[in-house]
Order: sequence, then structure tokens, then C-alpha cells
Amino acid sequence: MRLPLLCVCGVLVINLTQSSVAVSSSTSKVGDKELGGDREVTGGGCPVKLRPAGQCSDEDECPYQITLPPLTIQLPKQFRLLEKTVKELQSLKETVNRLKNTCLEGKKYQADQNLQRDSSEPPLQDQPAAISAGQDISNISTTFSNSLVKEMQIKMNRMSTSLRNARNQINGLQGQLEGIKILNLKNVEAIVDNKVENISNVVSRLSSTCSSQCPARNSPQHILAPRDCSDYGILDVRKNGVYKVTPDPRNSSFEVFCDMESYGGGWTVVQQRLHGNVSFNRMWNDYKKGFGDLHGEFWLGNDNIHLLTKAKDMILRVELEDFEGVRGYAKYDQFYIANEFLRYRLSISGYSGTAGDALHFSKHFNHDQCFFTTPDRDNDRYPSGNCGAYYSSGWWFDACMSANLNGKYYHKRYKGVRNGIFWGTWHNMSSEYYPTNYRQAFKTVKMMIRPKNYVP
Ligand SMILES: [Ca+2]
Repeated sequence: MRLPLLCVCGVLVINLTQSSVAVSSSTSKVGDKELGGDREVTGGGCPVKLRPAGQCSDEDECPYQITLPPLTIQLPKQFRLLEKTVKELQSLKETVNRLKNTCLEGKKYQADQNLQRDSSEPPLQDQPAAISAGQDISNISTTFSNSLVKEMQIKMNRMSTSLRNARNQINGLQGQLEGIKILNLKNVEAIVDNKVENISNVVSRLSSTCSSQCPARNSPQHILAPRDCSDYGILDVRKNGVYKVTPDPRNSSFEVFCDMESYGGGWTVVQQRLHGNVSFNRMWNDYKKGFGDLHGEFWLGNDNIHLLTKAKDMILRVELEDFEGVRGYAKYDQFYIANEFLRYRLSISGYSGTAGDALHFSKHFNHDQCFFTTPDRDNDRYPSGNCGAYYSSGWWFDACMSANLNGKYYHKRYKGVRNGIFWGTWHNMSSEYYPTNYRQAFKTVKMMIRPKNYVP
């Protein structure tokens, strides 16, 4: 509602400015003999009438009248400048009236003098007093009129300046308003997003409550479009492979690799490292959309992982194996990735397993609630640099890490910057530096998710 009002005010002010300029230029013609009959100066829908009030004399004296239109503008309090302008207009009108009266008086006096001169003898050398007295009064009148015209012009100029300032202010305010509008839109987007997330969390909680209490819910006839690999499990699919899922009907379907054999099956794999053929040193957009080969090494994509973890309460299972053949796992009872607007923030809790809880290593190394960082997008908690750039990876970096499963794939132990695949609670980490200074490398990594309420 406010913006249209401002626009109307803006138009009014612009019209007024144009009118004032027109009046200025017309008043400079006061006394000009070209100024014949009524002259109307219009500025849009705002007519200003200039009208001579009597006959013009040979001198630069000419009575006239300006009729200004009545002006009522409803404006926000920021436009006090306009109020000032209106006051100035009022005083200008008064000045004009005063000038008119003075001119009329001067005119009358001069007519009287002329009448006297016509009826008497031609002026003699010894009669200068009367003439000079008349001239003096005429001169005084002219001087007075001129000073009034000047005063009026000054006021006119001041008014024009005020109007110009008001217009500039309106323009500025309009710009600010537009900025506020955009900001508000972004806020609204975030709020709506959060609300939608909350609602979908409630819905998924309700559906998990229902499905745990009503076994019929998990029956195959209730699955029209599998939302994740667990639905294929319910449909009695027992073979590993690439399947299409639709976690959110409002978004398009996409393919995932389903592990239908390990630990009860029904796992949707979100990340896999096998041999180092695919580089994980990638930018934001790659991590957003996903990359690699679903049959080999890949990142499923943050948008997809977000949709999967939004649709249902998910658990995460991390599988690790090093080159010595040691295997370990870390299972988390809660795993959720926010959307891109919230920079894919990680929510993770409820550890159990054998590999150690590297994602919550300590108070200072905690990946829970961290945003996603890539070499080209610094969302980490390290103020002096970009952890993603330093460790060649996209990950939920803290400042910087106690785990990084997207690090460089080393085929054996390595030295230097710890930019390889890293799990900070691995069994040999405390003795890793000694005596050789070699860093641990991992042979295979797998991250996979499954609904919390899934029953194999
Ligand atoms: Ca940083």
C-alpha cells in the first residue's frame, strides 16, 4: 500500500516542481509588454494563472496577479520538507499581493501627477520641486517593487530547491523501499522454508509413529513411487543397483545406488570412495548437484541428500576400511542436511559403532550444525581461510576438521598436509605421527542412509 502512495506523491511533487519553474520563468516577464491577456501556465494537472491587474505603464511597472491552485497533499511525516514548501508558497502569495498593492498605489499616484501636469502650465525651471518630488516617489515605488520582485524570486528559487530536495528524498526512499522489499522477500523465503521443514518433520514423525504401530503402512500396495531405497526393500527388491527414487513429489525423481544386501538392506548410498578415479576436489555447484558414477565413486548431491533426509527421519552409516584391512563403522541415529539457502547445514547425533565418533571429536572439533564449505564457498568456522580450499574438499568443515570423508584419495600412507580421507577417531590416530610421520590413508569409504523406522 505504501509504494503506490509514494508514487502518487512523487508525481505530485514533480508536477509541483514543473509548475514552480514555469511560474519562475513567467514572473521574470513582469512588466514585459508582451504579457497581454490572461496567460495560463500548466504543469500537468496543476494550472497556474498569471493575470495583469490593470494597465502596464511605460516604466517597468506592471500590476499583475498570480492565481495558484489550492494544494492539499497527504504525505508521510518524512516529507516535512513539502510542508515547508507549501508555507513558502503561501508567503510567496502574500508577497505577490503586497507587490500588486504597491504597484496599484504607484500607478494611482502617477495618474494623479499626470492629471496635475496636464491641467497646469508646462513645467518651468523654477518648478522642479513638484516634478522632482513626483519622480522621487515614483523612484521609491519602483525600487520597492524591484526589491519585492527580487525577494519573490529568491523565494521562488528557494522553493524550487526545496522541491528538488524533496524529489531526491522521495527517490532515495523509493530505492530503500525496494531494497526492503527484496530483503523481506528473502526473509519470507527463509521463514516459509523453515515452516515447510518443520511441517515435513512432523509429518515424517507421524508417519513413522503410524508405521511402527500399523504394519499395514509398510505394505507394498501403499508405495506408489519409492521415496528411497527402503521402499524398494518393502517392495521385496533384494538386489544392489541403481534405482529411481522420488523423496518429494514436488521435486523431480532421481537415481540412486541402493545397497539392498548389507545390514538388512534398504540403504540409499550418498557417497562412495573405492579407488580414487573420481576427484572430490570440486566446487559448490558440483557438490550441490552431485558428481561421479553411481556404480563407482560418487557424491549424490547436497540437494538430493537434503530431499531424502527431509522426507523421512534418516540414520547414517559410515563404512571405512584402511589399506591394512582394518574395517570400522560409525552409525548415527539422526542425520539431516538443510537446504541450500541454509548452506546445507548438517544435523547429526546418536553415535554408535566401532570407528569412533569423529564428527563430534571435541568441543573445538564438532561437525554437527556446521555449514557446507567448498573451495569456492567459505562457510566454515575458520576465520583466516577456507578449510575446503586448504583440504581440497567439500565438507561440513568446522575450524577445520576431525573428519573429512571427501578428502583426496591416497593409495597409501602419505606425508604433508592432511588433505586425504580422514576419520579422526581411527584406531591408530594417536600413534599416527610416530615414528614415521606418515598419515593414515583409507581404501574404501561409504556413507549410506536409511529411514529410522525401517524394519528389514
Ligand atoms: Ca573461513
